[in-house]
Amino acid sequence: MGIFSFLKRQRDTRHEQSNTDASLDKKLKRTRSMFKENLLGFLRGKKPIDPELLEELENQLIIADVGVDAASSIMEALQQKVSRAEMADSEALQAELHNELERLLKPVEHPLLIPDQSTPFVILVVGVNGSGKTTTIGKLAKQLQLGGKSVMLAAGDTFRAAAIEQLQTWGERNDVPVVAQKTGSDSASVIFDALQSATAKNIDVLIADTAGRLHTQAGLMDELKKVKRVLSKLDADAPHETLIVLDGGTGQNALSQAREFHAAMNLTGLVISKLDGTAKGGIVFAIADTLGIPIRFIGVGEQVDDLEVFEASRFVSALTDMGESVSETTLAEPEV
Ligand SMILES: Nc1nc2c(ncn2[C@@H]2O[C@H](COP(=O)(O)OP(=O)(O)OP(=O)(O)O)[C@@H](O)[C@H]2O)c(=O)[nH]1
Ligand SMILES: [Mg+2]
Repeated sequence: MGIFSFLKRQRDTRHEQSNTDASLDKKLKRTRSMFKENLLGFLRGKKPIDPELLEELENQLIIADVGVDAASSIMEALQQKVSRAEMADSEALQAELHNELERLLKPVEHPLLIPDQSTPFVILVVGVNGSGKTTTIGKLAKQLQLGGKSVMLAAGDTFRAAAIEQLQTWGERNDVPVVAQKTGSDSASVIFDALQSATAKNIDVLIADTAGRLHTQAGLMDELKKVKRVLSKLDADAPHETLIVLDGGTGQNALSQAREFHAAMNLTGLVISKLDGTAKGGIVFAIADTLGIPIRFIGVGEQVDDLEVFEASRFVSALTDMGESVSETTLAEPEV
C-alpha cells in the first residue's frame, strides 16, 4: 500500500474516532470528573474574575496533576487576557481555559506516520515494569495491519518466560510473526536477529519489546543502549522510533521516568497508557509541557482496540466537554 492510501486509511480511522467521542468521554471518565467537577465546576455561574478566583483555578490545575509549570504557563496567558479585559466573568474564563489546555497539547500532536521505505521501519518500545509495553505493542500491531502494513514482533524482553509467551499470544491473535529466543538470552541479539529476518521477509514494520526497566539502574539502561547500537549496525537509521510507554495512572512519576529514559535513549515518541480508570490524566498536560516529545497514542483499556491516536482537541474536549465537534483533520506531511 502506498503512502497516500496509508494516510487516507489513517484519516478514515481518525474520522471514525471522531464519531465515537462519547466513548472516549466514558473511558476517560475519572479524569473527566476531576476536570469537570473540580476544575470547571467552581467557574460556573458567571462569577466575577478576581485574584482569589484565579488563585483557586491555579490550585485546581495543580490538584488535577497538570503540574506547577504547565499551570503557571496557563495562568500567565489567562492573566494577560484578564488584564486586557477580554473576559467578562468566570464562564468566559472557562472557555479560555479550554483554549489554553488545547494550546499546551498542540505542539506534541504528531501522529506516528510510517513512510514507505525499502527496509523495515523499526519501533523500539521501552518503559518501566508494568507500564503497558507489551499490551501496547499488541494493539499497535493491529492498527498498523489495518493500515495495510506487514508487521513482525521481536521478543526483546528475555528476562521472563511469561513475557515471551505474552508477546506470542498477541502475535497469534493478530496473525503476526514473533521472533523469540529462550529466556535469558541476550536482548540485543534477539532484536538484531529479528531485524535480519524482517529485512529478508520484506516486512514493513518491526516492533521490538524490551524488559521492564528500572530507570534508576544504570546497567539496565546500558542494555537498552546496546540494543540501539546493535540495530544501527544493520540500518544506520534504526530504530526509527524509540517509543516509551508511560503508565498515566502513576501521575508525576511518569514524568520523571520519561526524563530518565529520554536522557539515555533519545525518545522520539510517547504512549500514555491506562488513562481509563485513573483520575490522574492531567499528567498528559505536564508531560506535553515539560518534555515536548510527540505523544503518539493514548491507551484507554486492555482490549486490542483501546489505543487511540492522540489528538489535542479531542482529548481536551473529552475532559471538559466544551470543544467544538471534531471535523476531519487536514493531513500533515509525514514527519518521521
Ligand atoms: N486499564 C488498562 N490496562 C492496561 C492498559 N495497558 C496495559 N494495561 C494492563 O497493564 C498490565 C501490564 O501491561 P503489560 O503490557 O504487561 O506491561 P509491560 O510494560 O509489558 O510490563 P513488563 O513486561 O512487566 O515490563 C496488564 O494487565 C495490561 O492488561 C490500558 O491502557 N488500560
Ligand atoms: Mg512486557
